[in-house]
Amino acid sequence: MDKKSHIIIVSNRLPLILKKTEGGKIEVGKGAGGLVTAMAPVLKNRKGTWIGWPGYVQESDIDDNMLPAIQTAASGYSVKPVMLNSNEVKNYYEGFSNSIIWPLFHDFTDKCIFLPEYWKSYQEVNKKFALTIYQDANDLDFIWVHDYQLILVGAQLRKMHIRNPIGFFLHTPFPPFDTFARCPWRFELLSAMLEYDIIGFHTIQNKRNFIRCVKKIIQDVQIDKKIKSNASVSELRLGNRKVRIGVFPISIDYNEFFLKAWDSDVYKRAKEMRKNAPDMKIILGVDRLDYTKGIPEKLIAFKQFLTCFPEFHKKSHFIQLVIPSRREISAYADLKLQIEQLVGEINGMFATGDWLPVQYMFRTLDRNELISLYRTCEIAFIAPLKDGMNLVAKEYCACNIDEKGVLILSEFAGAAQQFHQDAILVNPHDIEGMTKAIYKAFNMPLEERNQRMRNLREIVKNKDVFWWLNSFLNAAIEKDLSSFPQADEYLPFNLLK
Ligand code: ADQ
Repeated sequence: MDKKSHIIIVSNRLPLILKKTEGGKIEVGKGAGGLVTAMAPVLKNRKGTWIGWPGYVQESDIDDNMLPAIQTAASGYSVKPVMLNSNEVKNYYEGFSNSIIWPLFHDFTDKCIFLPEYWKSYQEVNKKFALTIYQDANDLDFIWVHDYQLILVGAQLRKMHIRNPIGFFLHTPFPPFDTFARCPWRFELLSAMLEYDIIGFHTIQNKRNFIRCVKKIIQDVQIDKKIKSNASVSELRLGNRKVRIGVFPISIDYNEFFLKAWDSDVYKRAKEMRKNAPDMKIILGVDRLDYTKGIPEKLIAFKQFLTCFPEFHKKSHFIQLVIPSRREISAYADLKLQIEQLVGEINGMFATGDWLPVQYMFRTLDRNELISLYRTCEIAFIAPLKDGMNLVAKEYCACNIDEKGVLILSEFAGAAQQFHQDAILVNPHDIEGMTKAIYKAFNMPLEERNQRMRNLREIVKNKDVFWWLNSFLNAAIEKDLSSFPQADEYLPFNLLK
């Protein structure tokens, strides 16, 4: 056995995309996204493992011949798939995860379907993940569990007498007590969270909500003062156990986006997009299909903007990009219809032979296409009703290399905590306020745009995804994990700041 400790990342989805072709063959592709980019070098460095569900494929579809392809896609670290059957997908994933916790944690309690069979399946699948970890983990490994689908994994591991340090990061918001208290399994969920050694949230508000819920629901807990060496981390004491609770705002690989924005291919595409509309101001929205993202509210605000300010007809264009997501859940299918109706209505009302007010795309774009859009558009319009962080806001700033863009951002996105001074903050429920924000963005003097964008870019540059990773691991390791390697041993590119 390797004496060194390894890192085990556990998330609902593996950082791979498995797709079944029409001929029935399974193809393996690399996954994308901030978490994969940040974790891959660390996993390679420490010969780590990523454990997760490979997506909508059957266990029988994965044969031994595919394992090398899966390993190649992961390149440098090992991957352990956890297979889910169709009942588990329905009850654990679409059910408890996405029809209970996701809406509950985003304050959409009217969308919660509190079915006991969902809870049963959630417990079983979390145990299944824990068993896979149990089979893989050595004594010194650090186990890092991600997100709302796997809250119970730490507690399940403790039941299996796993004594390793275990961390948890919540990528969604954590709701206020009045919201969380509605969950029939509130005690079980909170108690399970307290089995982790360290819990990370995006914002101070999430951390406060969590601590308030613990005080009200668990009660027998002592909140220690903040840890001296790290102002954003507090310690909870339950009998002999201590749990660290910290704020670690996730981010992106700034350098990757920044460098790609300079790429000649990206430049050519950006120029091409501008060819037919040199004087048009383009507003960009990029969101996963989700009712939390406030897509209809943005479209309604744009419609109001065109109604109130006819001088911007033929001078403004709204590109709304939507990445397909969770369409098997009815709330998502309904949302798609609502968006399509609104786009049709706005274009029907205002379009002319040579001007289309809204361009709507419902697909995943490749990285270069997305970055070209970030580079081209004068305004990014990001208005979630609630969002853990929102990486699109950070990606837009990183790619805005001429520093002329304006960011309109919802005050309910976690990113607003970092960007409140230089973005135009909006309340997505206030359509009139959002209309005014679009007007303000259109009329903002160049000097002010430059200054604000420069400040925003500084924040993303200084607190990138590697900073996030190091902050979390440092806070975990400070906790007397004497056998555990120091944080800088994880550093992929010596980026500890
Ligand atoms: P998401 O809800 O998925 O993440 P977000 O943080 O905005 O939200 O990330 C979306 C990602 O998808 C971005 O990297 C973006 O580039 C990409 N994307 C969106 N539309 C796309 C398209 N059409 N084509 C290609 N790529 C597209 C969850 C939480 C967030 C939290 C993150 C990370 O809901 O609040 O910021 O996890 O913790």
